[in-house]
Amino acid sequence: MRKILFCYLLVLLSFQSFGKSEYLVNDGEIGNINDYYSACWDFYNFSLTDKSDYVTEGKYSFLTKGSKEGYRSDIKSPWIKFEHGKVDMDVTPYSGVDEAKIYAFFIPFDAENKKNGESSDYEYLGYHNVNHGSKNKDKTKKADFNISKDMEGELGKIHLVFVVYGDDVLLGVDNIEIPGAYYSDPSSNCFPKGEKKDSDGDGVVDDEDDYPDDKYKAYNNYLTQGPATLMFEDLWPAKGDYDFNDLVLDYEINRVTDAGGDVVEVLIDILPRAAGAGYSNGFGIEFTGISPSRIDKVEGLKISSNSIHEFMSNGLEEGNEHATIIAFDKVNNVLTHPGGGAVGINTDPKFPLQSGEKLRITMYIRPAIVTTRTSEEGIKLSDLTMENFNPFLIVNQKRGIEVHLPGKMPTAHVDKSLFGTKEDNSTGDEDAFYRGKESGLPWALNVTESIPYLINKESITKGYNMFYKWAATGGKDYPDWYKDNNGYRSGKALLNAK
Ligand SMILES: [Ca+2]
Ligand SMILES: [Ca+2]
Ligand SMILES: [Ca+2]
Ligand SMILES: [Ca+2]
Repeated sequence: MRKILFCYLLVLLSFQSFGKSEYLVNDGEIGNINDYYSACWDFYNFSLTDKSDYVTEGKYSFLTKGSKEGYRSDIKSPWIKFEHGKVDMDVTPYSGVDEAKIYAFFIPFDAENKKNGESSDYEYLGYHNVNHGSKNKDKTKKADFNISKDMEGELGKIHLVFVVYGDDVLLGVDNIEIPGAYYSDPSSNCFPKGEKKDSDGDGVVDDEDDYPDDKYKAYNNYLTQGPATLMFEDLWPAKGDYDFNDLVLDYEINRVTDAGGDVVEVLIDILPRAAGAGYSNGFGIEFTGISPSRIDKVEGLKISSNSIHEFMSNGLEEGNEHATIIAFDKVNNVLTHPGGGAVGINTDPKFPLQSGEKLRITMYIRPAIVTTRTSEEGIKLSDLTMENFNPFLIVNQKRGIEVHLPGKMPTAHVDKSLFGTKEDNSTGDEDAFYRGKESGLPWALNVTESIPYLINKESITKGYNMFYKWAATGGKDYPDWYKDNNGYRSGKALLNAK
C-alpha cells in the first residue's frame, strides 16, 4: 500500500532548489495528513486544516492547539541527507496565543536501532519563541534553525517540538523547509533508502526473515519441495500383497532455523491418506543422530489413552537411542473407517473417501548450551536431512514389529528375532535392512512428491509400470518410476485420496 501511494506522492511532494541547495518542503498542500504519514512524516497533536481562517498559505496548513499549562505537539521529518542551510517554517499564532515555544532537534540515523533507525543521541539545534502580540493581527512569523556546514551529508531527521501557551488557542504551521534530500523509503517501513529494517533485531532484515517478529526464528527450510508420500506394506517380514497401501500418508517437514543457522523447531505436517489394512497400525519417525535429550518438547501427537508406547516427559518415545516421535499410535485416531464392511480406509473405490485428520507436530529443540565445562553444538540443517529421517510403521499394536524404509535401521524396541525370517533379508550389513531376499524389494517407499497409491490388492507393479525395474536394479534404472510420464502409470489401479 505504502509503495503504491508513494509513487504518486513523489509527484506531489515538492523538492525545491534554492541556488545550490536542495530543500524538502512540506506546505500541507497534499491535503490529507495520512498521505504525509505514508510519505514518512510524523505528526503528533497536529491536524491539517483547509478552514480559510487558519490557512497560512495555499489551501491547507497544519494546526495545533494551546492551553494555559502549555500544550505539546510534534512534527518529525522523514529521513534526509542534509545540506548546509536553514530549517525554516511559517508559524501563525492566532488570537490568544501567549507564547509558542519551538524546539528543534537533529536525530541522526543509527543502523543499530533496527526498530526505527533513530539514534538516541539527539542534537539540539535551537529554540524559538513566537507570540501573538497585543497589537498584531494574526501575523505569520518565521522560525528558522541553522544546519551547520559540518552536518552536510549527514543522514537524519528533524524533530520539532511545539509548546503552545494560551487558553483554548490555535497555532498554524506551514511551509516547512529542510535543507537536504528526501531519503526515506516508504516501501521499507520508512527506513532510509538502502537501509533495511530488522524488527526483531535478530540480524536478519524483515524482507528476508520468515519470522520478522520472532528473534528466535529466522528461516523456513523445507526438507522437500511440497508434500512427499510415504507408503507401507504391513506384512513384513512376509511379502504380502505388495499393494503398498497399508498406510499411505503425505508429509512435509520444515526445519526452522534461527539467524545463526541452528535448528530451533521441526514442524512435521502429516496428512493420512489411506490405510488399506486389517491391522491397527501406528506411525513414528526417528531422527537418527539427534539425542532425545536435545528435544525440549513435542506437540501435536495423536496418541490413544491406552497406548502401547511409553513416553518421556518431553513427548518423545521412551527408551530410544535417537529422538523418536510416535505421530499416531493407531491409524483410527487420524482416519475414520467408512464402515459397511470395507476392508481398510480409502483403498476401495466402492466406499466413500474419508478425509484424514491433518497433523501438525512441532518438535522444539533445546538451545545449545555453552558453559565453561561443556560446549554443545547447535543442531544444524545438515543434522536433519533425508539421511536422518527414519519413518516407520508399528504393526498391529506390536511394538517389536517395525517396518522401515530399505537400508534404514530399526529402533531399540524392535524384535530382532524377526530379521532374516520369511522374505526379509536384513543382515548385519546396515544397507541390507528391510530389503527382500528376492531382488531386494522394499516394504516401505518414500517418494519426494505426492503421488497416487494402489487400490486394495493391486500390486504396486500394476499401477507403476517401471517400479519393478527400479527396485530390482537397486534404484539404478527408472529412478523417476513414480512420475506421471508417458507409459509409467496405469490409472485403473490407482487412487488419490487427499
Ligand atoms: Ca499551505
Ligand atoms: Ca529479523
Ligand atoms: Ca526473526
Ligand atoms: Ca498390503
